[in-house]
Amino acid sequence: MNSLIQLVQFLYSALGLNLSVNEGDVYGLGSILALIAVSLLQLKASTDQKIVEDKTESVPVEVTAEVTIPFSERLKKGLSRSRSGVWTRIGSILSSQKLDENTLEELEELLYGADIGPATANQLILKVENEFKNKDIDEKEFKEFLYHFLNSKMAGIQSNVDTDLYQFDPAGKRKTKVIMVVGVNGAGKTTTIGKLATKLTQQGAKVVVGACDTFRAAAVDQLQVWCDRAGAKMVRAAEGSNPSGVGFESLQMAMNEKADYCILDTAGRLHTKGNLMDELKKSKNVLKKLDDTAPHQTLLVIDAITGQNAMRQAEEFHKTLSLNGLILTKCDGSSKAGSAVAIVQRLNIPIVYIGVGEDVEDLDVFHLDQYLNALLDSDISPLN
Ligand SMILES: Nc1nc2c(ncn2[C@@H]2O[C@H](COP(=O)(O)OP(=O)(O)OP(=O)(O)O)[C@@H](O)[C@H]2O)c(=O)[nH]1
Ligand SMILES: [Mg+2]
Repeated sequence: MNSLIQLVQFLYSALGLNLSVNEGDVYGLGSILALIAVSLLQLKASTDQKIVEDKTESVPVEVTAEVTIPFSERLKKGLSRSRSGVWTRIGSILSSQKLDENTLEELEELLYGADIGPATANQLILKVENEFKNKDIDEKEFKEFLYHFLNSKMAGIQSNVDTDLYQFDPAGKRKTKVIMVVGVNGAGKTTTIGKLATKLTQQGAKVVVGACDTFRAAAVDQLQVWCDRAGAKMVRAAEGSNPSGVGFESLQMAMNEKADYCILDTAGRLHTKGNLMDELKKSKNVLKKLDDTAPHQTLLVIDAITGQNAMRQAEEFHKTLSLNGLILTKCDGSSKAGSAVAIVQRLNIPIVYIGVGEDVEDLDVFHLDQYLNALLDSDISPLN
């Protein structure tokens, strides 16, 4: 305590004050000093916080430019499983050996696994046998052969695709085009319609979407999200309403509003359920009361993962509805993308769109050369 009194005395004299110091002065001065210290600490803390806040504000916002991967790349990536599972092996089957009985057998096995269908596989094997048996042929040559073979099987049919389905011409005003989308449960109908509506509105088309899947409210909500995003109008009815009625109403609204497209989403159903297939037929026919040429396109969505069963589905839907085209989805998750080749040939209807993922950009028009090159990992032109 004595030394503290001496310290205070020293401070007083430094300030020119000639005062006697007692114990109370030490406590008083101590409190004042403590108060000053606390205030200084608080001031420092608030300055530090401000610096932190200021720092946060001054961090430049990183603007990441949206990178649009070209569809050819997406397709190549999406088909990588099909490619590595089957097609690369088929392509390289001759790279190290002559085509003898054993390699032919190996090829046959791989082709059956690729789901191109037994008829096409047999034709291909016969052709390979005739042209290449016991000959030297390199991988590049063999891929070219495969490309041209598959191309010849599909190109004629693919040329029948109605280009109005994906190219909207604002100058060429015409009546509402009706697209009805059907398929088994979970094939990708609603998602594809969402993507398609987006693509069409982006081109300036007016689109009305009919939510004819009245079985599940969630399905309608899912479609609503897509339509809101796409800027398309959606017609919805109470859960459990008659799907044909919703289709009719949707077309009526589309016609009243002079919409360019009316796309109808339908509930998924098994191709083996006769009553549900009949209901689809009814939904299709009822549209003719408004436009006897509607629907202009009835498209079947096929999940590429389905493999051989896809053929059965396609046959049944075609029998009931006279399909105009196919949409092949989920090619990103499948090693069975070859089934497309078989279905196109058997039913004589083209693939219109192909999907390789869940983004809007993952759906595009089906181009045969792009598909075959992605499948074979080649860069072959149909003309050479
Ligand atoms: N990976 C992948 N997933 C897809 C693709 N297309 C659709 N899907 C997904 O498949 C699932 C089913 O898609 P939906 O569009 O609901 O199928 P749906 O045919 O309308 O189904 P239902 O109405 O129940 O018959 C969803 O999770 C989609 O995101 C695709 O090309 N690739
Ligand atoms: Mg759906």
